[in-house]
Amino acid sequence: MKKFATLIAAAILSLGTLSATADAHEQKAGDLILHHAWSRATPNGAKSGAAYVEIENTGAEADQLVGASSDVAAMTEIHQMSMDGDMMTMKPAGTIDIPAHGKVMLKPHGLHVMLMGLKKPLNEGDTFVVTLTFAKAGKVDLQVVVGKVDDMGEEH
Ligand SMILES: [Cu+2]
Repeated sequence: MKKFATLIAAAILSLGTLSATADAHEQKAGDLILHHAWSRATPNGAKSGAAYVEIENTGAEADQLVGASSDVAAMTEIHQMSMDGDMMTMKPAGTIDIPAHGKVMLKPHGLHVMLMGLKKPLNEGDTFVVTLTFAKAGKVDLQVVVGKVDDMGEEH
């Protein structure tokens, strides 16, 4: 019983941490550590958004990010943004390798979780869940924190 109460207290504490200092937040899944999952507030009427996270593999074996899903959007995909001449384009990124003892960044102008057909606007300070699926580590429910419309993530 005492143990249970301690667990609850720890859960409440970690919730408090999530809302107060999102930057320090990280989630573990097997050998993976997911740092600072974040998104940007969507301007009025925007039907799509994106989510970003840093994926660290502390293990000796490579893993792969194979998919993403979220209840906030009609369709969720991992995209890669790139320059095509002087046009910014993006397309589905396919399977993303997470090297052993390596890191993969999902960030503005690069890889991102694309949220298409948002069911409601993303407002600064909100949190929502994006589920990432890895070949080895399995499914991870990321708690994504919504930042400002023009947040580039660089101060984090
Ligand atoms: Cu995209």
